[in-house]
Amino acid sequence: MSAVPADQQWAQLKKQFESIDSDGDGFITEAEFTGHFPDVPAEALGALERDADTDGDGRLSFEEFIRLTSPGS
Ligand SMILES: [Ca+2]
Ligand SMILES: [Ca+2]
Repeated sequence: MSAVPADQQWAQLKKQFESIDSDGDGFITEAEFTGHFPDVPAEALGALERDADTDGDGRLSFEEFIRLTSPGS
């Protein structure tokens, strides 16, 4: 296992974010998330949103998405 360069990881996350953000407005809503991951249980999604949505606007910005996918940073 070699470490992924930070900018490459960033680009990968950006790509993943954009694939989930189906209307391309720069935010992931709960509907977009469940549309992309239909198997995520509602409780898990609720917990995820509580933890990840740090500004509490009910949707995930790219910044919040990065924070969510980079534990410990
Ligand atoms: Ca969106
Ligand atoms: Ca938010």
